[in-house]
Amino acid sequence: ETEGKPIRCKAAICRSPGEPLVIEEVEVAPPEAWEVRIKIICTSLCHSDLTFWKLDMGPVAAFPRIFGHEAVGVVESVGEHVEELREGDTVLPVFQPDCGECRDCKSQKSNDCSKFPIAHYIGMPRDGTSRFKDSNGQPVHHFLFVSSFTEYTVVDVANVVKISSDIPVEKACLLSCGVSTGVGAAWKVAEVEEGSTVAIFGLGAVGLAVAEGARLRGASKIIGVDLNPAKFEIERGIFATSNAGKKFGVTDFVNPAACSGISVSQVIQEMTDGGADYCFECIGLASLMQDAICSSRQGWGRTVILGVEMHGSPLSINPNEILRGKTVTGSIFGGVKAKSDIPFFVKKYLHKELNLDGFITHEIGFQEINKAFDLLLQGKSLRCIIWM
Ligand code: CXF
Ligand code: ZN
Repeated sequence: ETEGKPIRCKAAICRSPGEPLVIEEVEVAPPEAWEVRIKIICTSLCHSDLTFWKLDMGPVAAFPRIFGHEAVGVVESVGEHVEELREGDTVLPVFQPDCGECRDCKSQKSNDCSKFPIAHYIGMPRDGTSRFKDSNGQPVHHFLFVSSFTEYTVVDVANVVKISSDIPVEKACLLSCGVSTGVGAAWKVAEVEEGSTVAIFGLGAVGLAVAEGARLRGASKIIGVDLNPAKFEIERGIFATSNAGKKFGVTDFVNPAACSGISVSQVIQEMTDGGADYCFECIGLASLMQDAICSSRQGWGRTVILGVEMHGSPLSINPNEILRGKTVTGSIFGGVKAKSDIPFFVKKYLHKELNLDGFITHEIGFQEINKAFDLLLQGKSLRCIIWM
């Protein structure tokens, strides 16, 4: 019986930016009101972990820190007022809260919870404090309201979704961030229709998940754009990995490095008879967002921005293209409202409609967690499952 008591367990702590994680013993406090303590079963590395792991903010940096925000686990105990979950439930922690109470969460137009804004990303959403202490009794910061690189974590009830235990845990894990983001962007934000043309800039897990969402929605042409030819091999199912065997629905590839003397957008315009109906930017570069907008069809082309631009570069758009009907939109977490949409994606998987298997390119043990960083940094993996 651990309920109500602190738990001592192993966590992968990052002590300063860009440094390898170190497995240390931590103390995880019991959940407070509206909180849930979760035993992590497996977790995976999302590119946002890398982005914030590398980010050196000097003296204001949030280190030491426990990264990880894509995971699956089992509820160990719940705090006061938590009624929707109980011990033993299979759950996904999610960085984007779904509080169900604020104007955004109540509206079908938004998933950008205004009750728990991004400001408190280094602690718990309600009070900003930490539930982790290292072996010297010093607090360790959280990451994105989740912190999954630990055997136990504490998450707000707004950041956790109960799922069916029928789905294999490592498949469910993918739906905790990256794959839900991509599928959601195609399914919910763009609302891709049957027979439409799609261009995806960046074929990481998010980009390939956009392809999967577009395939599910019946798109007829799905063009993948990437500089790394190995990404095309993933799609062909011959990536040198465990089970990257299934296709995601990409029908055509464009490698910008191989487009001599002609721009990517010109190539896409030619391939789609005037521009793609839907374009998705999945990298986070303003210049690529512009390429995406240029590749979308005059009159109705819609561009969805998923990438997080970290350089603060402005976006320049020709107002006359907007005037003539092009639209540009964005979405955090693919517009996914966690509590309702994730169980829907789980059902799609269980009905054998949604392909999740191909995203898992590697599986390792918790002790080898730094290997997952190397693989993703080198562009060698999509998702590496880290078993606790
Ligand atoms: C990101 C999205 C924007 C803020 C930080 C986290 N998503 C997760 O991978
Ligand atoms: Zn993520």
